[in-house]
Amino acid sequence: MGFSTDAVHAGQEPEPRTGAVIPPIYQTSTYEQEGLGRPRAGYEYARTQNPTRAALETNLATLEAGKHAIAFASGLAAIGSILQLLQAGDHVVCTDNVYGGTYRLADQVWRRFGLQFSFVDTSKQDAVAAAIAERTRLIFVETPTNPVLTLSDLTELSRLARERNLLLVVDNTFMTPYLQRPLQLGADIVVHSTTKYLNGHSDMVGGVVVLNDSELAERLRFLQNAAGAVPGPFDCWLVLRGVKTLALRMMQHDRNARELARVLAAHPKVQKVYYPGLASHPQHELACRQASGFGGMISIELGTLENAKAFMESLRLFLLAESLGGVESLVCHPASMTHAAVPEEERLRLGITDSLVRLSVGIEDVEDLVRDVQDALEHVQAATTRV
Ligand code: P1T
Repeated sequence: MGFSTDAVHAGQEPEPRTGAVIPPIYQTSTYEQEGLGRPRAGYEYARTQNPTRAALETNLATLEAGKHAIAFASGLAAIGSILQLLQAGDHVVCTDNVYGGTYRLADQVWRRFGLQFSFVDTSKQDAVAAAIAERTRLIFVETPTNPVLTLSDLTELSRLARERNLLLVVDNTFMTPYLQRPLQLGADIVVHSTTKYLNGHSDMVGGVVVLNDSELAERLRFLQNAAGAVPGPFDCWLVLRGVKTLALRMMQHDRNARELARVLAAHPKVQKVYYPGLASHPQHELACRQASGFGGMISIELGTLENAKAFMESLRLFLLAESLGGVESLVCHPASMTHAAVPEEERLRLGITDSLVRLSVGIEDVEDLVRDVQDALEHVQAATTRV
């Protein structure tokens, strides 16, 4: 089936009792047992099984071209569950410019339980190879990264991971399976914050892990139940509803962002534009090869904190808020918001300056978005030097 057919139908047969076309929200914590040890339909307790959640899992597994999907209460709960597959003493090679919350989870939570992390530029195969140690079990990659949109070559990394007997985990939140399918490029595990594009309407928080390996899936399913970071049925239902229009939304996010990036790149007050869709992006060729579009995220360098502040506070359509991937456009200041947990020196090394601004380009009319950005740039001081 085609992508949109799967998005609309996978996991969503009409409900057998009434024929309801839309999967019901099974808002229950438990299920009646006909006798001791004889649950009526295989369901016992809602942390363990929920039909709305199962429908979402089937749908997202299909879209990511994986056999199994396991849903979690947030993107970070999904990432944390993957890390729970490891043992104390194990080592992870992780993209240096991951989402700040992922960095914090590794650095401030899992390090305390004996996991070790090397944060490296995974766009450089040599750097990844050099970071692999005896206890390395897993390579965790975000591509494109949040917020400076650096790409890692998933085909090359999956070859390296296979050679060294490591798991390659890819956070595909920015691209979505509509634009990029890491499992088909050789990755072992895909993870998403469903809070973002998959749901697409900024009205819930969730996560999902998708993979092909049935034994690993079984272990993650065990962790889903044993550790209990499960999503509620209404949140699962919201993602199921949102995902039906994923292709339409991604096309519009992508189209709008391409146009906005072009305008920003030509604007004298913008010192640097980070967007893989621009021919000037150092990995534009890889972006064309690895994904079928560039997505809706753009970051810009405005030279000074005052400029960044003036720009963000002058925007009218772009709302100043954390998060991304909703139909509405958002703007954020990574240094003080999404990446505040990353030490300053590391942030600056990655390009997350106090004057970096991140745009999540929504699906509004692009003329309105361009005008909003152009008007807000009127409040920015002209640059004296280009970065
Ligand atoms: O917020 P949560 O659903 O737990 O997802 C965490 C997460 C994981 N991976 C990526 C690439 C992310 O961007 C995020 C969350 N990011 C934001 C909230 C943000 O504004 O960047």
